[in-house]
Amino acid sequence: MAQGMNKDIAVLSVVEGDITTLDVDVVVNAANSSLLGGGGVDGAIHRAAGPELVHHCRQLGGCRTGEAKITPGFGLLARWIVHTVGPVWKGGHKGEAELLASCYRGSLELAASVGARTIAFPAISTGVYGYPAAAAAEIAVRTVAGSRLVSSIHFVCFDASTRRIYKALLTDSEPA
Ligand code: AR6
Repeated sequence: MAQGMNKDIAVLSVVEGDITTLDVDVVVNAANSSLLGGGGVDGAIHRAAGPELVHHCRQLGGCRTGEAKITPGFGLLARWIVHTVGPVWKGGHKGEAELLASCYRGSLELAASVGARTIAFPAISTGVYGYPAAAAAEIAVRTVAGSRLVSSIHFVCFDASTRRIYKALLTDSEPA
């Protein structure tokens, strides 16, 4: 078995709330390509992690859309932060779906590379970047379902409508 692989398929769950408060090994940040902070979940993570985070991020040289980089969690309960840059929604014909899937895949791989077992994802690209929430959630669930790279994957929803979308998808994907 490859290093970082668990025997069991990861359990998927939905959480409504603020991702910065979660006690998980890895919190995923929906960053921009500068990795130097911004609004939305990115702003919340930088505020909660503290100024050491941006100091550390300055050394990373940014990040391309669809890719991910890892830092310590600093002031977060989480030990690590994976910063990934989702695509800006441009109507759906500019490779957005593949880039979004790549964010989820790359984040899980980075988490596994540091031995993390639990990871929390926000709804990447669905805020400022304008990706339709239902289509984005479908990609998120489809991309990570069946993974053995970690043991537990939380989808953190900031509002009830996003939570309902994920709940419906996870109920559908449960084995009969
Ligand atoms: N916890 C969990 N989810 C949150 C939180 C939070 N504390 N705050 C917001 N969300 P967005 P994007 C949800 O805009 O679309 C930044 O400026 C939010 O409701 O944070 O990928 C970056 O620097 C939405 O469902 O990220 C980039 O410039 C989801 O997180 C740009 O925004 C994503 O919304 C990235 O845009």
